[in-house]
Amino acid sequence: MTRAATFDLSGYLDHERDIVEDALERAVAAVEPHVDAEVGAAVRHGVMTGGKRLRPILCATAYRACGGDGAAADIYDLAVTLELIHAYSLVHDDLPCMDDAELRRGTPTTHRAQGETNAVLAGAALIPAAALQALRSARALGRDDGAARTVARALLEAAGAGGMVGGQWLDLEGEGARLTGPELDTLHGRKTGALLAASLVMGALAAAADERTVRALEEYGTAIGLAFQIADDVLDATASAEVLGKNPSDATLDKSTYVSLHGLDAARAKAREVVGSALAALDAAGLEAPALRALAHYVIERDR
Ligand code: GRG
Repeated sequence: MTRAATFDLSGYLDHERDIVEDALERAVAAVEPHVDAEVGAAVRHGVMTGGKRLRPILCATAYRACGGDGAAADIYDLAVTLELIHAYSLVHDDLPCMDDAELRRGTPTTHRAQGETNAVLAGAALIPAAALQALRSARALGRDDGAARTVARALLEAAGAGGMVGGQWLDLEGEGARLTGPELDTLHGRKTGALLAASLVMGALAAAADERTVRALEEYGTAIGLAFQIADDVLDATASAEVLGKNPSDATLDKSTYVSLHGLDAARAKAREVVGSALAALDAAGLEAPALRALAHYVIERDR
C-alpha cells in the first residue's frame, strides 16, 4: 500500500488516456465506412466524448503486470474493446426507454445529439465491432486461435445476459423496490463489476498469464468493481451535475443504492474495506503491480 502512495497515478492516467484515445480513434474509424454518416456521427459521439477510460487502462495495466510485452498498439487495440462495449451500454442506458438521460460526460447524450434511431443503431454496431476487434488484436499479440477466442469470450460473457445486460435488467426491475444488501451486490456485480473484472482477465489472458494469476486478477477486478459502484452511489448522492457531467439520478429513479441502504459513512467504509480485499488478492498472487494498487485507491477517491 505504501508503494501505491509513491506511484504517480495522475501522470500515469494522463499518459494512458492519450494512448487509449488514439486506439479508440482507430476503432471508430474502422466502423464509420460501414454505416451511413448519421449513424457514424452517433458512433463517434458515443465513443469519443470523454470518460475516464478506466476499463482499457485496467486491461493494459494488467497485461504489463503479467509480463506482457507485445507491441503497444496491439494491447491498446484489445483494451479499447472494453470501452466500445462500455460506450454502447451508456448510449443505450441513456435512451428514453431506459434512464431517459439528457447529459453524459458534460455533453448531450447520444440520442439527444444524433437522434434516437441513430443512437440505437450506433450502440448495436459497437457490439460486434468490439468482439471482432478483440479476436483480431489477441491474435496480433501472439495468442493462438483458441486463446484469442478465450479472450473474446471473457469480453462477451461479461457484456451479456449473465453479466452487464442481466445486471441492467435487475436494475430496471429494482426501480421503486427496496433491495437487500446481497441483492444490490448481485445487481452491481453483473451490471458494473463483470466488465471491470473482464478488463483484468483479458489483460492477463492476452499476456498468457498462468491460471492462478488470471484468477487473482479476476478477484481484484471483482473487488474494485464493487468499490467502484459504491463510490458511484456516494458521488450520485453528494456531487453536483456540473462535476459529474450528468444529472444525479438514483433518487429520481427511486433506486436502491449503497447510500440509501447503509448511509454515507457506512458506504464509504465498505468501499475502503473492499479495496483492501482487492489489494490482498494481488498480495496472495505475489503481484507487486504498483499501478494496479494505485488504481484500486483511485476507484474510490475519484471525484466523477
Ligand atoms: C436492453 C436490458 C438491456 C440492456 C442493455 C444499457 C445496457 C445494456 C446496460 C447498461 C449498464 C450500464 C449503464 C453500466 C454502466 C454503469 C456505470 C457505473 C457507468 C459509469 O461508468 P464510468 O464512471 O463512466 O466508468 P465514464 O464516463 O468515465 O466512462
